[in-house]
Amino acid sequence: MKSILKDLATTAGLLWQKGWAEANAGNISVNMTGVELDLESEFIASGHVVSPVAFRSIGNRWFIAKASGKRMRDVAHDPLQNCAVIHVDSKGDGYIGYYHKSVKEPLIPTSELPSHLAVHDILVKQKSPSRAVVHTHCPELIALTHLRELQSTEAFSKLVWKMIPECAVFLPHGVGYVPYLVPGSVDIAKATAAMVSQHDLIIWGKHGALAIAGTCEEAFDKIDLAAKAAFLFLTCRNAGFEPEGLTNQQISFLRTLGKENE
Ligand code: 2HA
Ligand code: ZN
Repeated sequence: MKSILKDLATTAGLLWQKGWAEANAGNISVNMTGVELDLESEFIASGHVVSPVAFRSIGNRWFIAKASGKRMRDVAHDPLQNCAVIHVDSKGDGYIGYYHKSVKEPLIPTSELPSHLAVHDILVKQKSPSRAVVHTHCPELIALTHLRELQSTEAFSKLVWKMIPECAVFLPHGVGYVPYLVPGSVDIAKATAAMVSQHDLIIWGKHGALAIAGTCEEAFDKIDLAAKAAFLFLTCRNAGFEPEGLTNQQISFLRTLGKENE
């Protein structure tokens, strides 16, 4: 539990420092099944919630997620005061939310919980070692989603691959593009879940980015890599020229290298 909280707090701090987490923006969740939790003495149940869609692969599992309305910068200082714990029902039809007993007002999980649970459901189903899901509002990445020609998985992936070699090596499966859908909705959860196993990173059009990894910091790294590519692209355009970019051949060599190192 301690190492999960430390990873969560460190990452929340990074998101804030980066300027990717205005007000209560963004959310983080971690599958902490198997981690010892002294629920009876440490946590209070906030109530049972029936989920709008069932999550069949995560029955009986435990998660921690940023609480709704809480700020990333506050999560960084005190994760237990700003996160909710979730125990999914045995069949995945709903969950019981918990919050730490030292918290004055009951906490409920993030508004993006449908997307987080939908992603965890796929990860568990596919026996993935990934346990952390990070969603944030990175301005450079969001800015690029307003450019019509980049509004596809193919175009967005190519954009990040061509700007720096690291993106092709560490994001060899590219960026899945989800067109704008209502934040927190079941629609965005379904569209995101449909893409997670094929791509390294998901972009939500006109909204933000979502990454999955073994730890929160590793998920942050994926977004940070794509953010660097977006920043470079915008810097070139701001300077009045079109970036030349790596060639298709250079990109495909680097992606192969990345896939071999997985
Ligand atoms: O938690 O980022 O997408 C606030 C959000 C919703
Ligand atoms: Zn968001």
